[in-house]
Amino acid sequence: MSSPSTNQSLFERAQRSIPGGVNSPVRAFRQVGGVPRFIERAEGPYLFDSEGRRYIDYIGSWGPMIAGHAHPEVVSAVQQAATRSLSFGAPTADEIDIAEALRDLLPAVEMVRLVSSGTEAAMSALRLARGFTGRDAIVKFEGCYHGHADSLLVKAGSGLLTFGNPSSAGVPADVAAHTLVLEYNNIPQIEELFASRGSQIACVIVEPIAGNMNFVRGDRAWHARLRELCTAHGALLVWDEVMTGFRVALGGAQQLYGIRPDLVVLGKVIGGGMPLAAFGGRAEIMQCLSPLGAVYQAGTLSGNPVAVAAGMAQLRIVRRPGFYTALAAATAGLMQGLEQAAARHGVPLCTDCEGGMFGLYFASARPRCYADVARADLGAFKAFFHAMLSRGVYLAPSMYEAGFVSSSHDPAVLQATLQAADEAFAEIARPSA
Ligand code: HOZ
Repeated sequence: MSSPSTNQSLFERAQRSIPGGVNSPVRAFRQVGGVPRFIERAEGPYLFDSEGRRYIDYIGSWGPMIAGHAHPEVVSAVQQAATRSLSFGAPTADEIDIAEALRDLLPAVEMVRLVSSGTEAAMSALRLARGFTGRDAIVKFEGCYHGHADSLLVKAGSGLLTFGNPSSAGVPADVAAHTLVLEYNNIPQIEELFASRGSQIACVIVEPIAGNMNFVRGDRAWHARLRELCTAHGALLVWDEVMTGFRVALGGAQQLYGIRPDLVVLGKVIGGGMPLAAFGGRAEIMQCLSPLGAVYQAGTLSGNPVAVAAGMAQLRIVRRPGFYTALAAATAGLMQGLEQAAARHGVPLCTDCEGGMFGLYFASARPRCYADVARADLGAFKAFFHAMLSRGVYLAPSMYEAGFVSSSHDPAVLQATLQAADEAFAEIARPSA
């Protein structure tokens, strides 16, 4: 009889057939060390690993699981859709429903196209911006991550920061040369760039609240200036709301800031945990896409019926009255409790959050850009991460990732998290013998 699989044995086996044992780098636990948990199933706020251990989940599949895992309405929608076939490669009425829902809910979206991943959506939005403006240069911000298309893997966040190498090998210098990288929240820098090269810039792409260098809020004044400069110079403003869309508010960050980008990139929550993403925006720009216009973009699985069914079911849940008020209150209460627990044990910690998305910084002030995040105490983060994991709380295994709360994190779950945190802070504050 074969022995039961442990996380360790699965990790060893995985590394023989999958690079690093994982299908996405941050999952490998390299920044924090130790053995990744191999997940067998999840329900509500809980993950269960291959050894049968239960964890309170604050990753939520990196954002999508806003209603908790295996929500019965989402699961049932998927089951029903699956009986009608897994893919058609042809248009469906359900695609129109979700396109109309996205248009109704997001001020900047007049037309939208569905794709399968955030990377694909961001890459397509860039091509569209370049095709629409006839310009090549793009502007992004250090620490923002927009998926792994070549043009966007320059001083990017998420896994690239986690492994201390913010640009990827394999990106031709000629391609990277068109990507201009500036500091997040720095108004003089963007003003200077537009003054010198404004007529060459196709678009400025930005995470309105960055979630791939921990959680860093874009200043209102900076966002307003980006909008003004793009308009004045004929460049497009592209907001990457893959994380913030339907996460920080029903209308995303564009609702919170009251700013209308020209294009929006979406993913995560809109798929309910299935591979569904989208990009949308002003009709005049979207109509440049093939078959109407000259910008080509396509996909066999785009608008996949099972993914669309999951996404629609989850959107129905988040549209219910009070959903975001309760989610934001739960998240804010958790952050307050964590700061209080850290203070009780003399551990420098500050937090920030919006809707169901949060950041934890082992630092004395909230970060405003990548350099601030990088100055946080990595040793304290690692110690806290493991102290929480050993108490059954699963945080992102990198201090460059945001955290996520779902509507299934009820008061008892939040209280259990704070109890674990109290013990964890006591453990990491204890002077070593
Ligand atoms: N880069 C993703 C989060 N920022 C991680 C995705 C994953 O590992 O699933």
